[in-house]
Amino acid sequence: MSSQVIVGTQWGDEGKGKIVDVLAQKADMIVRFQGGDNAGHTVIVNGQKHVLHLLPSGVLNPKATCIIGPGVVCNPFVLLQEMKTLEDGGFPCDHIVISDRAQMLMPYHCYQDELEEQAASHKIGTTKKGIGPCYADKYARRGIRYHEFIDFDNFKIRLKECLDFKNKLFTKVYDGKAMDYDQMVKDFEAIYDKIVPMIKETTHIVNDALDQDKIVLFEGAQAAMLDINYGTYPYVTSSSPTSAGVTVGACVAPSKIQNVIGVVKAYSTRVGEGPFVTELNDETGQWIREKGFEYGATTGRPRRCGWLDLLVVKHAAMMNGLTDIVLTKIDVLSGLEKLYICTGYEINGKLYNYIPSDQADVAKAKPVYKVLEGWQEDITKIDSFDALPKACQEYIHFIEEFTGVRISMVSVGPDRVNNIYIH
Ligand code: 2SA
Ligand code: GDP
Ligand code: MG
Repeated sequence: MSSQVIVGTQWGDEGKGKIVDVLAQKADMIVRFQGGDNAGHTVIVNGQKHVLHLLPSGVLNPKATCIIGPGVVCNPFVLLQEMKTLEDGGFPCDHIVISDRAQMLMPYHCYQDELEEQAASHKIGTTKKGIGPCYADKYARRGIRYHEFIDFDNFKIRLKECLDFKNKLFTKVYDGKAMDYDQMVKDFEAIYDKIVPMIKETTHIVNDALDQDKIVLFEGAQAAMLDINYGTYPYVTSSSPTSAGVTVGACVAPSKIQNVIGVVKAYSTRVGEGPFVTELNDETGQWIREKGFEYGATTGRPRRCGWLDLLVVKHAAMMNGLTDIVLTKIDVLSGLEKLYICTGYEINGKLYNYIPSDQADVAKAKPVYKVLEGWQEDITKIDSFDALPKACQEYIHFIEEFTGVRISMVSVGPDRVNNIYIH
């Protein structure tokens, strides 16, 4: 049995897509277990860029089965569009499976997300992809699952009852417009033949693969600080992007999870609202944004940038049970004179070595920094730890010591080949 979970440890966009693509070259199966097309996972191969939203980032390995798991909220229109883009580029997509238990993210979820963000006094800064409304319907037990799509007559009845309910919400609560049922039926009819053959019972497919010692990767989207329970609530997404999320979102028992790889970006970024203790609202923040190309892979929004916050990473290490860290984008830091790493929060005169649950407290936190020397060299072509500048080695060692988790790989550029393997 070889199961590897890959998760984000900060606020997303750590480079999970790149790491999954690298590991997927040797994998038999890649499984998404939460989230939806709010994810933006960038994979660069031979200079060609692919941004994946719903498809697992291992999709470029045509030999690996790619599963959109039960815990995913899957917009079928976005999925087909994404597959078409890949197929037009010469990448086959006949190895994709949708769990029959996955929630079908409907056009009305996207509209609801938009209306709710517009109306909210405290905006979350969602991607407006309908993620929150779809999960809310799931837990209210009125969501439509993919197995319900197979019998189209039955699906039309379900669609009618759901849309009637939503249209009341849109017109009576939000002052929005009603959506047209007949048009929606036509839109779904048009994708039926493409979607239905991909729908399968996946819990056995995944567990059989594990029992047969196949290499199975579980690809997290978003990250620990966006976790619905343990992230910076309410400024979070609506799923569990953690190793615990794998058990519920892919039907894998905790005892079957072996390696949990946390992807850590060498600095912090965040998109959307919410406190961000190490945020740099200055020239350095702008410099990091431009050098690291920190713009939303789904929405194009500029990402907020700041120093590395190791309280955040330590929190992620604990909640995920990280066995390894893959450190990414350290090449972006080349050229800075001093580097700051947050090792604690000071709130109302009290020192915290963990993250308080109330975001009102986090908003008041002052970062306690360890200051390290920077390095000036371009490190993107370096392929061994010993060849890295000493200051860079010290930065890496500091992270390893503070978190207590070994760093097994360092990514020094966006391409599949820009990696340093350590252990
Ligand atoms: P949602 O849409 O309900 O999940 O939004 C809730 C919060 O979760 C954040 N979120 C993300 N943060 C970072 N990256 C994400 N994916 C895209 C990317 C984002 C983009 O790869 O760049 O393109 O803007 C992602 N998805 C959700 C979101 O910002 C809210 O704070
Ligand atoms: P994900 O959501 O965690 O998959 O990350 P994104 O794809 O949204 O954002 C990460 C960005 O950083 C993408 O543009 C990647 O191509 C890029 N990237 C990944 N690893 C590295 C790295 O080590 N160095 C640099 N410079 N860019 C990287
Ligand atoms: Mg992303």
